[in-house]
Amino acid sequence: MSSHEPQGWLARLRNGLTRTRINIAGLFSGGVVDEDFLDELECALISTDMGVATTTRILQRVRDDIKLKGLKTQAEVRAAVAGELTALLKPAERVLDTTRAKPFVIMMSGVNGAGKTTTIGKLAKRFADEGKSVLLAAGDTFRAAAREQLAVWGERNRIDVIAQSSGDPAAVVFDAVSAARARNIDVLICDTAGRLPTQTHLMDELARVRRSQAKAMEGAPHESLLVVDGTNGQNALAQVRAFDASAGLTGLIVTKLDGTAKGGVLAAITAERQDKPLPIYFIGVGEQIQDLQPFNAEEFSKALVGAPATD
Ligand SMILES: Nc1nc2c(ncn2[C@@H]2O[C@H](COP(=O)(O)OP(=O)(O)OP(=O)(O)O)[C@@H](O)[C@H]2O)c(=O)[nH]1
Ligand SMILES: [Mg+2]
Repeated sequence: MSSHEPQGWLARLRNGLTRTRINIAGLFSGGVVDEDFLDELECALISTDMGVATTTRILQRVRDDIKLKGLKTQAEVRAAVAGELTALLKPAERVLDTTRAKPFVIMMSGVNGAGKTTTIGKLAKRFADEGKSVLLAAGDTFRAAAREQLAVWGERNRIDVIAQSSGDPAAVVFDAVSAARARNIDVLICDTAGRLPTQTHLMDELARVRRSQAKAMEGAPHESLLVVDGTNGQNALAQVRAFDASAGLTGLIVTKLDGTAKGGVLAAITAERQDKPLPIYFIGVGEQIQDLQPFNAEEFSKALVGAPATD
């Protein structure tokens, strides 16, 4: 049971962000808060992949805090950084509500190996545990092995998978949405093949896959989620833009934050659409089925700067 408790996954997140944390946490050695210290803090924040603009913005606010609130110690500054980062990320912290439609259709996309299929398994399990009926669509028709991967997983977890031997992903998802309606399913999750933003024909195909869901059910897909590998750093920004253009994104799932990810890219992505950031519904912190957790801005920010989990 212990690995299901917050402590377990938080520890994995904190471990994963260690490289960043050592960078930042090492700064807060208890010395004075002077210009040198703030310069070093700036460099450390940039090195998390959050980008120069976001770093500048956060640092400006921390400087304001130092003046207005009279912060003196490095511990206070660390708490202020975590606070500003939390404020920046908070609008992206949203609950994925699957009760808005029935069936509630989720389309997943992302570059090769981002963690789409694994994440679909984790999500399906989560929804099934909540008592929802779940159906999966093997929309990755690129490789037979991909269909197999989902089918085996579905069998093991007693979740049906709609697959076709035909190579047309648009036909597969059309069938799956129709089947989900006929079977009165609560949540349908559609897998798609990994693709790179530079593969124009594959990016166009994604738009077609999206449209074919709408043909089978008005308003579908209800969520179009991009799965981003957290270790991709600033390249994630380009992925968000490209996949949004073809798949009309409504949210994100960031995986592999237990690995070598530096984490700051979540802030960069969120800051890009300051007025209305894409929700980050979940984060992946491991390969096990329970290693998918709702994104929590405060916990994440504290983990990133190595601040105590509770204060
Ligand atoms: N450490 C870690 N590994 C993960 C996480 N999410 C996925 N993986 C691993 O990443 C690898 C690729 O995962 P897949 O789910 O097959 O990725 P995909 O996006 O479906 O890949 P393609 O279909 O080939 O494009 C697998 O080895 C997963 O176990 C995570 O949060 N943490
Ligand atoms: Mg896959």
